[in-house]
Amino acid sequence: MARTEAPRRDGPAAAAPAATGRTVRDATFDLLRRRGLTTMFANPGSTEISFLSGLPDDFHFVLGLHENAVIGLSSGWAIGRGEPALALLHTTAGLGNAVGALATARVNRAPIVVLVGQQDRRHLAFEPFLSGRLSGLAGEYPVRVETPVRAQDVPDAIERAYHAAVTSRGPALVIVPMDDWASEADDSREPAAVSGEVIRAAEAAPEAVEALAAFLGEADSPALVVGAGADDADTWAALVELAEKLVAPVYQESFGARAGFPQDHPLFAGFLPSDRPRLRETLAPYDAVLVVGAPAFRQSAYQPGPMTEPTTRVAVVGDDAEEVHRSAAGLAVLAPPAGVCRELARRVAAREAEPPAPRTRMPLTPPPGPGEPLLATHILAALAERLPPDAIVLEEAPVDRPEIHDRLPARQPLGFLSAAQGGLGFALAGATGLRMAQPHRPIVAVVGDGASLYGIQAVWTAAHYRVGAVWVVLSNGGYVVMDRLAERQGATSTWPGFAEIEVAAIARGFGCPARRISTHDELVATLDEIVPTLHERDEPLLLDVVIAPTATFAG
Ligand SMILES: Cc1ncc(C[n+]2csc(CCOP(=O)(O)OP(=O)(O)O)c2C)c(N)n1
Ligand SMILES: [Mg+2]
Repeated sequence: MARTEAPRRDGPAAAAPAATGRTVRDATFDLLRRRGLTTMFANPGSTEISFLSGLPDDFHFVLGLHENAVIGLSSGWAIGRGEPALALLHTTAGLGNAVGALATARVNRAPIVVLVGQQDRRHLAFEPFLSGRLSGLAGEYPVRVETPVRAQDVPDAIERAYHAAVTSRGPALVIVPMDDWASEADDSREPAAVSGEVIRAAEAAPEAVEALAAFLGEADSPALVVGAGADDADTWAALVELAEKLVAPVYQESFGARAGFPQDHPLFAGFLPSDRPRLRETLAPYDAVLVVGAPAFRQSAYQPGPMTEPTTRVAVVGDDAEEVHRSAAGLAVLAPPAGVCRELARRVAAREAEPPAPRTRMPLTPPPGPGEPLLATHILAALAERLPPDAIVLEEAPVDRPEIHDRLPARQPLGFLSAAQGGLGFALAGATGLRMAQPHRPIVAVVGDGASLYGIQAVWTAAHYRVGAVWVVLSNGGYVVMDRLAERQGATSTWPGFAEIEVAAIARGFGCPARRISTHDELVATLDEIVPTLHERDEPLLLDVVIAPTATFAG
């Protein structure tokens, strides 16, 4: 091109932003409002002050005292509302502290737009104090990491992160140098992001329904397996219809984040074992297993051998591409499960079969006599008698998880939630964010004493912002599941117990109401007092219940 050619209209000269006085920060607030992201969970530092100073009145700032809490709160808020949350983290140390929680958010499929502060662009090359090597810090856990090339690209990057968080359901990061906020916005260029609605196709393709109907049509003894990806009212309803038509038992994936089927339904067959031999044995009676909203199959401890017998065919339906792709399945449908299952329920022929025998439940243990210790089973039985059907039970109590599943079935969508990545420290913040999102839905988190200490700061947020979450801490004085797993290997625990820690005292130190309970009478009286307040309470409460460790781990 000749050097003398006049600049084109869209050439560099014409690209300079018009001097409107509007800043990147102003443009960002507009877009956050447009996307309903006006509640911000944050733990800020100096790299975020330029963004936060003089926050407009219509934004609600929620402080978490540790980044684990910030992302846990955001996750609970996102899951509770079914929409993205907005989080703000400080540069390296802030993002670094949040990585485990971001991994949990990813596996729990919680959409979160995470703004991460960075040093000033103009001297980043010198790696000044607080500059961060941020883009790879959270590894592969974010669904997207945006590093805007110019300050003016920040709002569009946030909008793309919003889309990514929704489409891929997970945390999407936007790294923003601190000087960007005061830079002049570029309102002259079209946005590099969809500014309107992104419509995601949800209906079932006829050929997908046809293939699955054929898969089930060839079966003599079908079974369903459901997982966290089926936890919504439409999918539950479709799965109930499908299971009833097929007279098929419905199993829940092991170690999933959420329940994919009403667990008080007569066809609910319980939780799949998390190792291959027991999984294979459980599924052996079935010649066709349709897995909905879960991978085939979610496992914990490795054991050799195949997951299923050769006589068991497996098909998967889900909208999480990675989960679907890694499934050990002969047929997979990548689509939102509700529409597929609804059509499938209409399409399959009703099967003539005897309903499966009701699953066996754990026997009740009588209340402790004089001098006998309180046990987790007493707490769970007492909760089971009292919790209303719409309660959300958030689980983070490893050794007692199997009994929590047994005694506290999910009876409504979102009736159960846990941190599916396996990292502890979600329950206190997660329950707080959930309750903020659903201020009238009863929320009880059942939390191990060890687990509570990975995220205890969240109780301050709940108390400060008057959030009515209730946590029941099972204070068995140690990492009991680890003790039990070590025993299985014929070993004794290398790690000490910590019975001297009083979680209630720590919570009170954070300004959060808390009670320590050590007798069955106190337990029953407290639950009789507290459970009726669960729908409407606006004060958190931590119940620190001293128990003897559960003797066996059934997981
Ligand atoms: C952040 C994090 N650190 C360590 C672990 C490993 N871990 C798994 S279970 C467990 C013990 C949990 O103790 P507690 O919450 O008291 O439950 P209990 O085993 O007593 O039921 C530990 C430390 C983990 N899962 N997450
Ligand atoms: Mg414990």
